[in-house]
Amino acid sequence: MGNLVNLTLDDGIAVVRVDNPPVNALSHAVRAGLRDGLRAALNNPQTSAVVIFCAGRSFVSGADIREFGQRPQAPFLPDLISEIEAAPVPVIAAMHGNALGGGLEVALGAHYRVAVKGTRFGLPEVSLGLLPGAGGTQRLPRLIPAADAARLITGGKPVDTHAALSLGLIDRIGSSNDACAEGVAFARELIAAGKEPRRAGSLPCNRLEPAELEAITAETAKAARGATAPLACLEAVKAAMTLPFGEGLKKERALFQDLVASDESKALIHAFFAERQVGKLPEAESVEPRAIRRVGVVGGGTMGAGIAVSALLSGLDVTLAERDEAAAAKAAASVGQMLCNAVDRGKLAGTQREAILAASFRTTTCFEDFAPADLVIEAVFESMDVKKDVFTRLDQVCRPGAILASNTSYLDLNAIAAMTSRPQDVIGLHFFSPAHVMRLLEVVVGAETAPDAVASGFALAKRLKKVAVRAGVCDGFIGNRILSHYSKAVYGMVLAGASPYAVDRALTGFGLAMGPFAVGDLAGLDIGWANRKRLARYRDPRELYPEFADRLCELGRFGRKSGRGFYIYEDGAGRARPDPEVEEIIAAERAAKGITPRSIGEKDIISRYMAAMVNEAARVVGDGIALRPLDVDVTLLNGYGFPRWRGGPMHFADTIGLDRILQDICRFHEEDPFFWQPAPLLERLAAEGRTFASLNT
Ligand code: 3H9
Repeated sequence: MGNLVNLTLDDGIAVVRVDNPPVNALSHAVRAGLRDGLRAALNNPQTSAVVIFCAGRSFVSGADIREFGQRPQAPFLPDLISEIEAAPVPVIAAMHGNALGGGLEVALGAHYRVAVKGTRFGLPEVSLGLLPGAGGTQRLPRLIPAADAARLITGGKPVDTHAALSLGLIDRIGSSNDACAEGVAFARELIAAGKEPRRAGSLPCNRLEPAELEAITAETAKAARGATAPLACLEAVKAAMTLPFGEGLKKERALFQDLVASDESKALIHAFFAERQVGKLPEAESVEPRAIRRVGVVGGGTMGAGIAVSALLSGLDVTLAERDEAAAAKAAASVGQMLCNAVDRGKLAGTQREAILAASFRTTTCFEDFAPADLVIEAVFESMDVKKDVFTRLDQVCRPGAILASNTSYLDLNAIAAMTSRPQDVIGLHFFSPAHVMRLLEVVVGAETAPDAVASGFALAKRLKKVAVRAGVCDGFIGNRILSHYSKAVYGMVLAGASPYAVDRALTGFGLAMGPFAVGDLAGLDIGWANRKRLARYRDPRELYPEFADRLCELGRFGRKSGRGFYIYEDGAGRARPDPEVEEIIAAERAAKGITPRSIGEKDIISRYMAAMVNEAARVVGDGIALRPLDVDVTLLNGYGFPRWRGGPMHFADTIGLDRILQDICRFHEEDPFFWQPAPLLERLAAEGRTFASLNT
């Protein structure tokens, strides 16, 4: 049984306990231990029921993802689960924490299921580019309504204990927090009542009505954005409805094998581990983060209010400062409204909203009210003078040891820190809008930022349920610096002949949530315009400078907020319609510059876009702005809508080959030698036949 699984027998009830911290993943040793434990229990004539439960903070959270890609070793999970299901005495899964993926499949193979309050149940395989490959797609729709089963499997979202009970996924919710005791008590009742094993595989499969199937197929295809696993999940669920159980299992297995070997699942598994590795920082390892309970926010615009809401939703105390009473009242109204929306979305109870507004949130016009704050985040207008003024004043009023953070997206954090007598306490916390929704937080580390201030930024991100990425100081840090570069490539393509709408189409086809022109309209074209004006004096005369976006801004077309940008937004639903006048403005610029437009196909658009992104990302890593390539991937995945199933730009570049990216850059260099200069790191890795991943460890 090894040391990860043990077996005890007490009064006819065998208890098989898995103990494989931190998440009780089903590694080879655990599978072997479970099989041996089960066999030993069943070989004992005194055993009249078996309870499977886990030590630690959770039931089994899935197959051991680290084993994917290695040579599979028996016992295989589907066989183990079939053996559990075939047991001649009742088998009870007793769950707490998370019962996910292969873990939930083990429970579905058991004959009865009990869980303590707070347990979450899910089949998240799809988010790793997989499907539940150990019978989950065949057993679940036999136990719960088919539409719910299909949505759980294609969407990958977990459900809570009450939902699981009402769906019929579990038989009961325990009255205590002790999963093992609940399992044993349930087993005793079952034995006393003479209950037999109840095998999901022997039940008829619930069916989807044709209209339900059509609706779920459409939803799934839309949400997939080009990924294949979600539709493969649906295929497996359909097999459950059309094939006998044994045949359905074979079909599920075949689909799983294809997916596990796919680039898509490798990319998604890379994203999963990258998001966990990104928080591992050598500098922060041996320090304790500073305690953060009271937060100050300077500025109550969209960003400041979003930051305040994010902090409030995480149980922090927030004081928000604005210029004057009217602005403070407006900010308080936005915070109140955002919290209302959180209530509507089920994130917060109405009573909690009232309690937060009464006890944990206040506005002020007076910086002195920041005196007790542990952290103050500035989210004012993006101007160095304004920021410098704010930091000078914060330095005067904040207590020693308080962290002073700037939400700047581009500006020099060291220059901001230099306005204070405590640059070691100054840090960048670059949130993305809307700050209470977007997962990314760039933690910008200045030349003098103290390691425990960095650790505090990461601890705060965790508390706010965000993914933090460490960034060094440069114009735009990791994300916006890369964005500025590939935006230039995109504008260049349009000047050369592509229409903005063709570019957006090609890139959404590649899997981006939105095309770059639609994103520009959403963010507001005036933001990029202000930034271009800020940088105009540094612009190299050799740089080709497309002007059409400036023309649109001069005409007051700032995007969605003004009803017109690259697109026209005239109906209430905010649907975007291409604008022929935009094409005319672009054509006029081409004519004035003597450019004969040429056709740029979809593949070429994607190659140029990715080459520019990867090239600048390689510079960002080479310059030490990002610690590792994986930090870039996590940034682009969580803040810039890069398709997760492609793993991030660095992983994507590794997948297609760095030499190919380099060849593309050299080819484009012929057309525009100033813009297309290969990054030294990219050249070096390609010459050495290495990957970006080789720099991740
Ligand atoms: C599957 O089951 C396939 C089957 O259908 C068919 C097979 C034939 N494996 O996230 P955390 C590590 S596919 C290996 O920080 P939390 C993780 O990397 C699987 N390692 O904790 C981290 O390591 P480190 C379906 C895993 O409390 C440590 O555990 N299941 C696995 O915030 C702590 O993780 C899933 O997709 C794993 N399965 O969240 C569930 N899971 O400390 C994936 C975690 O070295 N897991 N690790 O950085 C999760 O969603 C979260 O980890 C969980 C806990 C919610 C469980």
